[in-house]
Amino acid sequence: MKLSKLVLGLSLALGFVAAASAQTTMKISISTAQNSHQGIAIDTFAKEVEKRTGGRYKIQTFYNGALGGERESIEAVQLGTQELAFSSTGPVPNFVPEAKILDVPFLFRDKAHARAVLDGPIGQEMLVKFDAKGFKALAWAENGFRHMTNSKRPVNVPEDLKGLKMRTMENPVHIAAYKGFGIVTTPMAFPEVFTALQQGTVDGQENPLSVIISAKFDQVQKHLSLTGHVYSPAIFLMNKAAYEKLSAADKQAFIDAAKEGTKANRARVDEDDAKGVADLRAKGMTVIDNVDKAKFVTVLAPVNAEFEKQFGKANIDRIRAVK
Ligand code: EAX
Repeated sequence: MKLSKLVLGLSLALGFVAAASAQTTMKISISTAQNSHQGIAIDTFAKEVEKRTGGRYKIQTFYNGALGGERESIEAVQLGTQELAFSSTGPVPNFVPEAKILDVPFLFRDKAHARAVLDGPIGQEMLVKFDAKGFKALAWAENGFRHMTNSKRPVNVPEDLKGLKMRTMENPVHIAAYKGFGIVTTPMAFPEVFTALQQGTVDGQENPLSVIISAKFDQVQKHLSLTGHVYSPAIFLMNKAAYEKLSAADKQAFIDAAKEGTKANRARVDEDDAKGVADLRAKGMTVIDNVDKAKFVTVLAPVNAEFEKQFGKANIDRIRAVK
């Protein structure tokens, strides 16, 4: 009797020790600062994963491209040297070409439209496309509507963009479109951009207000034009094999945690969009907040016709039709 109690007690204790030590640590990274719309996304994700798995999974967070730029981090996730990454879709088409369509300029009317598309059937179908490439795409999130900055001149009309040397993301759709504006495109990983702007290697760049503010581009750029020329989605990516190792309940926990991350991320983008212009003006930027968007759309018509051919007009129309 006593002995069996002892054995039971011992095995319970051992079981407890085993459970307590069975903590798996995973890494997630972003290219922007912790104090940003992306920082809040991964901080929330990390907290929610720990909470929802009873602390069995711990997520280590890395900011400012500490583990590399977005392309490198996506590569690392594909290889499995890093379990998770949160990235804009900038470099994503190099891994999952189907995602290109989301980077088409002037495709989304506003954030509500973009979010409805990503959260609806089109976005959810797209998430599944990542499976075949070694990823589990946990959830869409947001980088935001991109705007132009430069150190040379105010951009009021598309002609003002002609000949400006601008850093672009390593994204084939963006590069084709910006060439259509007459921009001299220089693709570059995000961690190099501040220095490139500072040293004048490029005249300008384009990014959402959330990124311009958190990266302090106001220190190296004078002019901002609210062109909103393209919406930039973001995504929570996980290594497929690491995801498949999770129990069914833990898989759901990771997906739900990513969704919580997205909520916090979108709320922060809204906040940055609401106060960003005043903030950047106060920091000395000249901001043109009333560009005639129709003119920019018109200049890009030939490029957009090319995109319609490439991605299928019906597919583009399907996105445009979402209410
Ligand atoms: O994801 O590379 C870029 O311009 C991105 O917008 C930035 O890294 C945030």
